[in-house]
Amino acid sequence: MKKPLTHAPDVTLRGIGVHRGYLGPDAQRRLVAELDAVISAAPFRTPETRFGPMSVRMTSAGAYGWIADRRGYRYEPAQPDGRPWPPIPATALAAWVELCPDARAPECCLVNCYGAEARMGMHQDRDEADFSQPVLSISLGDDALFRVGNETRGGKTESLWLSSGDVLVMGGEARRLYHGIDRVRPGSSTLLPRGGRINLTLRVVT
Ligand code: MD6
Ligand code: FE
Repeated sequence: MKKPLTHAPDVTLRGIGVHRGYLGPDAQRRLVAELDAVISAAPFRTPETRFGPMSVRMTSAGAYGWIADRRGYRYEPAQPDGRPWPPIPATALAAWVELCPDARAPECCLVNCYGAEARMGMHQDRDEADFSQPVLSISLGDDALFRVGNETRGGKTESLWLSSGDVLVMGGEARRLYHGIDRVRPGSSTLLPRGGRINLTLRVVT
């Protein structure tokens, strides 16, 4: 007998699995508490790129953290001040194990913090060595308009609003799609004490 697909996505958008409300209110609050520990050990920083500062603030957890500076983008085994990255939050790891059962263990949890004016330009996640491994993304706090394009820059795009507790899996054919966040809807969630939106992306780096 065929195994029931207990964790089939609610929607797929160009191959991206969308799990609406995968984290319920209690799990979201637990993850926010776990993130407090991450942020104490590895404070948010504003990445500086060749093109100027990014509008999101970032930090990481796991064996590697993703760094953006004037030299470019890369994964680093320590923070810029030399401290190690804190452990990946248990609630995020549990989502990975359940939704990406065939994948290797995640080596980085990138944490992006969006204020009212923050956005994320269209990009590919391509600093990882093994594109056969998925990226899993968790949304917390305010709603955000997620845009997905194609494997090359440009062309037609489709958008979808992401809410707190939603989880995306970008794997297989969808792994190299361009994507970004056009805007957040300030005040649409009361989950985060300071408002705004936090996105976690779990990745295999090596
Ligand atoms: C965000 N997400 O939701 C940005 N990347 O704030 C991403 O850049 C992303 O959602 C890879 C896979 C899934 C994602
Ligand atoms: Fe991305």
